[in-house]
Amino acid sequence: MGRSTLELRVTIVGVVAAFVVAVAMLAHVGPKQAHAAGPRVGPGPASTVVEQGGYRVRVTLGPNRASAPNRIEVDVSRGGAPVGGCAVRLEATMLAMRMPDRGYELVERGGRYALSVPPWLMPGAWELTVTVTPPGHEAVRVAFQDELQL
Ligand SMILES: [Cu+2]
Repeated sequence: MGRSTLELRVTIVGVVAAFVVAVAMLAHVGPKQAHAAGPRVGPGPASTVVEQGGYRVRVTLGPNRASAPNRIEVDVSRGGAPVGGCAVRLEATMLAMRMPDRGYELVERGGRYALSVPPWLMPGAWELTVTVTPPGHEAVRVAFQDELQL
């Protein structure tokens, strides 16, 4: 066997070994566990209402796509009257893979809380959790199990 053939074989063995290691590492990156219940939505616009502790929270998502900026709107009311001064936070977690979660604070305008978020770009299973904390009251959480497509 010539020298170049031996070198080629050593190179092939090295490439195969690297491939096996890479596959083994990928196998360890399993899906994350969902940690909150919520309606299954998407792809496409979605809306849900949660009533808790006297508060009524409506969350609307649109266009709810992976490739576009998404807009989230949250209306908080109590006894039919809008509630201002809440802290409203969105957490976006991709369930299909391990990657950093994204968190956002919604901006209030006239009793409505809203934000447009940059495209998340990754299609698949996401969990979106909105946490509404009215001043001096317990937080209300609203979750979606969201299937995003490009
Ligand atoms: Cu991802």
